[in-house]
Amino acid sequence: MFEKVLIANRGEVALRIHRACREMGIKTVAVHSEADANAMHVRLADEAVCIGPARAADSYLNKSAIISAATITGVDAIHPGYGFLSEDADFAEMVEEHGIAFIGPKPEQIRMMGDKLKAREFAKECGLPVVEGSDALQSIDDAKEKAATIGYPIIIKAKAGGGGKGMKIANNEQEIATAYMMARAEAKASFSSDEVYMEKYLQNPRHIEVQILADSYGHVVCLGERDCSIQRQNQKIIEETPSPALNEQQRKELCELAKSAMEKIGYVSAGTLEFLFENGKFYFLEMNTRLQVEHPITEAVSGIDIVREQLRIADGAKLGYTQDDIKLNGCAIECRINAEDPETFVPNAGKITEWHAPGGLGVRVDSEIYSGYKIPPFYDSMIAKLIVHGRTRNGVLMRLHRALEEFVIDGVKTTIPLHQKIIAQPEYIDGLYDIHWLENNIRNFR
Ligand code: MV4
Repeated sequence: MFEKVLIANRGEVALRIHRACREMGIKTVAVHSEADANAMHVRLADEAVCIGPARAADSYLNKSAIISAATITGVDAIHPGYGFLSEDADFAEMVEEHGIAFIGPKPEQIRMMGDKLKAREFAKECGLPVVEGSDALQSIDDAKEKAATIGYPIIIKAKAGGGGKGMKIANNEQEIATAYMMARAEAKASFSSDEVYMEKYLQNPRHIEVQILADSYGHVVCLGERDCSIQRQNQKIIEETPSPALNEQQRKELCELAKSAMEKIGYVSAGTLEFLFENGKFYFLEMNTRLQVEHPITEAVSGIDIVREQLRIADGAKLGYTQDDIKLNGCAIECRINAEDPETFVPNAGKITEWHAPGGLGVRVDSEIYSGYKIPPFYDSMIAKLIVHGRTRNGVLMRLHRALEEFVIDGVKTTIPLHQKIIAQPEYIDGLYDIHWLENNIRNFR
């Protein structure tokens, strides 16, 4: 097994990876910006290296600084976490060229899934259902012609996109020119490529994603799905597994589709296939080739430590079980707790004066926060994840209610009051929500 791993990230995920390493007897190297010298992941790691100024572009995204830190400290592997360099194929390649293992899929797999059009092509070849759509668009007239064939409404997306940036909807031919030009401009600004394509726009889908694990010997297992439809401006707020919208047969169909697609490309490591689900049908959207923020709800119901498995797989180990051995138990829900005003969502960095995390049966809190910690203003505002597990969805909702009530965070505003409101809504309690439900109803919450 690896003796020493460098964690190329910050925040709760850096701590999450550190914990998996320690439990496996692996030494850890933290990297941090000048703003993060007092962070918990830096304190707990065996060694720490400052890799640059606060701005992420100068530190957590600084590939050569991270590779230098890895070389100097003599690590065997680098775990990229999520965000930052986790889906940068060039970085993964660079790591391997230095004789260091990249804890994640092969660079060419990251590269293919980063190209949303190629990912669609691959999906079609593997028999995954996709929304009706087009190739790269050549002009406004080309876009009009293709939209006429597909039928309105349509959505224009960036080829290098993801995460909702650069997406524009057109409801009729008159709206095409603006949607096409704006999508191209946003794509150019965000991804430095202005290539765009078109899909039929699904109006009220749910966002359901599938967690898979694959080793280097062609073994793939599916660890069930997560429903991530509770979101706002493309930021997930609450995720749950299993999806209240699926029956056993649909779940099995989705799992088998995802599993066979991953077998076909010889995928390696943990990965997530994203689907839209509408009127009983699934449509493949894109694949994330990294560990995801919401992985703990899958860990709760599967009993599998996903980060531990990523480390084992990167070290050339085989999955020690088959699909038949996977039993998904009960239900789990995650609330993302952000240091933000719960009404306006304006980030609220500052000093945590009081911190008491909830506990008890079925309650997990993943966070880097400690009492007296000063949240730097330079990064994502998520400061904790509350993950609650239980046998039934109703039981989990009761448990979540009491866990949110127990949470004490003073010094900064947090989104805890928002979570309390969401889980009290009848539609949420009944599992009746789609990707637009939160944004359409939030103003009526009390
Ligand atoms: C769509 C869609 C409707 N129809 N594609 C948003 C993020 C990116 N991964 C894809 N997204 C969407 N693609 C078609 N053909 C609606 C969305 C979408 C969305 C998807 C998942 C979760 C939240 C979302 C919020 C707005 C739009």
